[in-house]
Amino acid sequence: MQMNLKEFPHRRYNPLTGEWVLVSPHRTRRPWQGRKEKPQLEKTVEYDPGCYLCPGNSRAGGIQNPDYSDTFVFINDYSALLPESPKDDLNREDLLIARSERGICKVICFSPRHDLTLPLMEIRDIRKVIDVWEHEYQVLGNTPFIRYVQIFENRGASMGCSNPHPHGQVWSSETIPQIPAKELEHQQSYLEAHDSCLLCDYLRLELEIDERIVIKNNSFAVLVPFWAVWPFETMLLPRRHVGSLSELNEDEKNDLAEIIKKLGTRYDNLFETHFPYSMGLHQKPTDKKSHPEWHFHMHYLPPLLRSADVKKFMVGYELLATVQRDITAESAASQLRNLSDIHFLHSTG
Ligand code: H2U
Ligand code: ZN
Repeated sequence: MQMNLKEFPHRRYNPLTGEWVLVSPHRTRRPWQGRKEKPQLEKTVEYDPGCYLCPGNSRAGGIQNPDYSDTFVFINDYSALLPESPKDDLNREDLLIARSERGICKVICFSPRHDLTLPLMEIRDIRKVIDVWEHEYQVLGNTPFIRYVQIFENRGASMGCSNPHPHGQVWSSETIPQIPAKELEHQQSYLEAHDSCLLCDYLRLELEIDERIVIKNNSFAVLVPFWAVWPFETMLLPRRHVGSLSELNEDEKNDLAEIIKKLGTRYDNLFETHFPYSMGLHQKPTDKKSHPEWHFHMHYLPPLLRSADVKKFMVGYELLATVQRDITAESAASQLRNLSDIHFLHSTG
């Protein structure tokens, strides 16, 4: 018998992390009296003399940015991890445990233009960002003590992003952090049990069912995972089994740029705003092991729930028990699928 996933509370399993999410589809019928009007978008300028990321401007400590014309990478002036931390650890009665952690953190400016965002950039310029991501993954990943490279973007003030200038970050570390470590463990055990890749099999199944797919091109697909936590969370996956950007060919890299633009455009169109999110690349660890289990993917984790100013809060039960969502992954996917690929700021309607 088919389980009724549309009406009754249930739990869904995330095979990548081994965690569960509580889904309460019946709650979407509850009355809502929140604000619904569209917030005014702030006017932005191509160059902001007060921005620490614009070309030629000064950053913390008085360092001056070059007059860059595409992308620009620099060591984070307030790096969360440092390459020179002394090796040390603490264990007091198995209760007070600490370990030193080394790493390198960088900031990546996607464009010299202060007013652009990834979805508003040209595909060929997004492609340049992908090349920088690949380069940083290679360079940091080849640093002897770096075992994992996390590339990400925080977008929007509600995600704690300090500056609208289009930029992302890379934090690379001596150990594999908790979330990729869980994904590693689950991809490894799936490969052992099934003799095939977890995400290759998952993508095949989703393409077959075709209920949670948002967009696809020759090389990639975007879907709302069955186990999504955030209302409009998506995962972007290469159709081919690759562990990192470095294994993509030219056509695939261009297809990645195209689908990043399309996904970002649909997100912005959903509530006609610069859709806030945290997104990041999950590439195979750089711990000098081969990692046949690892399937490269990107996660988009956006907080908005029903309008440009109503976001989902992770509070109460979710902080204390388990994460929960109301609108189903299927309904979020169908909303995103039905949006236009023309950005609302560019449409003439
Ligand atoms: P967000 O992506 O969260 O906005 O962070 C921007 C980063 O830029 C942040 O990590 C760094 C901060 O440490 N930064 C500099 O490296 N130099 C500066 O002059 C200001 C901010
Ligand atoms: Zn700027």
